[in-house]
Amino acid sequence: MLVPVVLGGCQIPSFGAYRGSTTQGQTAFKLWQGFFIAGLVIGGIVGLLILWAVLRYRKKSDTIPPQTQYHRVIEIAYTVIPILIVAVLFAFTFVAENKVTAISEGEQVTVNVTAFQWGWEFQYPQYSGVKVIGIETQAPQMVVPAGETIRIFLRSNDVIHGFYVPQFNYSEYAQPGRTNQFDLNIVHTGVYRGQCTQFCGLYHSLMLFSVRAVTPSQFQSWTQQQSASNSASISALKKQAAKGDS
Ligand SMILES: [Cu+2]
Repeated sequence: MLVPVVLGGCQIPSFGAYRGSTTQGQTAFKLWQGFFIAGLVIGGIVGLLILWAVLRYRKKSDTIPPQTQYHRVIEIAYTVIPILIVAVLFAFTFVAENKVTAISEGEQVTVNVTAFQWGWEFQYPQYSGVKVIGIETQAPQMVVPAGETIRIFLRSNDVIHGFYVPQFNYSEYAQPGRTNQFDLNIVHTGVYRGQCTQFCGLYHSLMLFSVRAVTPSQFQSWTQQQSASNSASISALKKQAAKGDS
């Protein structure tokens, strides 16, 4: 009775994890909290039982206490209870994982993410000419709208890389010859750092990037800016090429 009253105004602590900046990351975070609380409760019960056994059954004399063998009830209990605990944790994990990896019907922005030694390319197929590339010395930034469903198509040009944004509580392989897809629903605007999580060669540690979540209208003006500046640089290159020909 006292525990809920005393803890009523508290927030469950994060237990060292990120609270999740995407709805998917928040689902993973809730699972983490649940696992941690389950671990604390079970650890507490086991600890108290050990303490009780140690104190209650201390050596009092040299006579050996009654020896119990093949106690069927106890043996069934200590087999069935852990199986039940694992089954419950499995069920919660199954539900949470399905939520995190669910591909929604109505994605709003698609980004083709290509990992390569050692950098990232973010290409926006819905906005022709919009593409961001970055390498070791200059980490690229993926700009996306907050509050919308972002579909990521993740590929690799060479070896296995990992797309990981810590605050999203999510990591995904970028595999050569395979396209992995997942959704991100970023809750708030902001900048979130990301990195490659597979040891992919010499400059793996410099394979960084960031995700900048902006408002949908800021995103629209960003895409317009990008396609304008990209087509300007392409036409400049064409002019140079034409000069070279003459
Ligand atoms: Cu890498």
